[in-house]
Amino acid sequence: MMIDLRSDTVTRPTAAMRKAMAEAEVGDDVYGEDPTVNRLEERAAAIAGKEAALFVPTGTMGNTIAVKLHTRHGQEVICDARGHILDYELAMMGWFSGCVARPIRTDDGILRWEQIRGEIRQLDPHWAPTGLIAIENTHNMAGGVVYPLEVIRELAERAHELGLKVHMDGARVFNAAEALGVSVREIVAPVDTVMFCLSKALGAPVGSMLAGRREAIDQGRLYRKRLGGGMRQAGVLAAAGLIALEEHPKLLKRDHENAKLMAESLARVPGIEIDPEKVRTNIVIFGVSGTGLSAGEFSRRLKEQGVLIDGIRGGKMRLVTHYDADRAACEKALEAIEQVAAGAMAGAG
Ligand code: TLP
Repeated sequence: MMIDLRSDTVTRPTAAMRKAMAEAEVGDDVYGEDPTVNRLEERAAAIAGKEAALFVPTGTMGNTIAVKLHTRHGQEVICDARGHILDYELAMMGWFSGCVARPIRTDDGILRWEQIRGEIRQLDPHWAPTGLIAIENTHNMAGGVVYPLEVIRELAERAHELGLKVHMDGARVFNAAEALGVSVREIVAPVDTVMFCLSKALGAPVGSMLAGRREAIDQGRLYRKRLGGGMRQAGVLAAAGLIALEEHPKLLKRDHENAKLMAESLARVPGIEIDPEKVRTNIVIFGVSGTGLSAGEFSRRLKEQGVLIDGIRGGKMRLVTHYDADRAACEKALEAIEQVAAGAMAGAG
């Protein structure tokens, strides 16, 4: 069987999830009558420490609704230049909300108030006003980087003083909580809305949550319907989501240990570039150009050895650990990477 480290989205539902899905009590969620979805939304709101939460099919839909809630057409959304919301969501902030991104370049994916303040704009004859600040925690393409709590607090406090809202793309905020040893609630307390995914590191087959003030979430429910996300007996999905939410945060420690192990071992492989110090969650980004291979070719050779890891922009590769790849699988993947690197270097030499 292939060892699939392309993403933590590839996990398959556990036996407990499948059982819960089969037995789920359901109703029509568009009428608000699916008891399992309602339970999931209540639990998600409680865990996030927000008034209400909305079950959405994808993280992209959750982010899209959040941008719509906080902005008006013709505004700017401040985000990091490598943010998922900008790079991987098919320009939804333009398509659905009529906004453009105001990307800010960062080394580590972390937007600090110092950088943001100079980019905030008021409406004037040339400028579109800032409508929203969007941050990503953990930051995917920066390598699963975790926002320091004080950075979030300062940013939100200053933004709120100016009447601006802050949305957190917390697709992997449970990984941030695990890495910091604090609750998700504490991390997201300063922000207005948070989206987090049940279907990434937490391992549910489908689904994400958007949490915030009740009024915003009620409005978000209408946007979800507009986007085609009004699901009916969605309790079968929510049942798996509840297990992801209640049981799986405790599995993340192991994913992080596996990622750390891989990062430290990769640092010793000739031709591979990585700073293992920076790996704190389940995402490991490394360069392969020192082997003389492109990321695409490296990926192809790994596949021949039964390991799936994709290239990302900038000639780098990204692997993501998750519960369907245990320590033994990670060690096998490491061996395959070592072999591909060594083979390429020998060929070049
Ligand atoms: N990320 C996926 C790909 O789209 C890159 C992955 O494999 O990591 N925010 C963040 C930070 C994400 O990483 C993702 C998915 C999303 C939002 C979107 O979630 P979905 O795929 O459910 O729309």
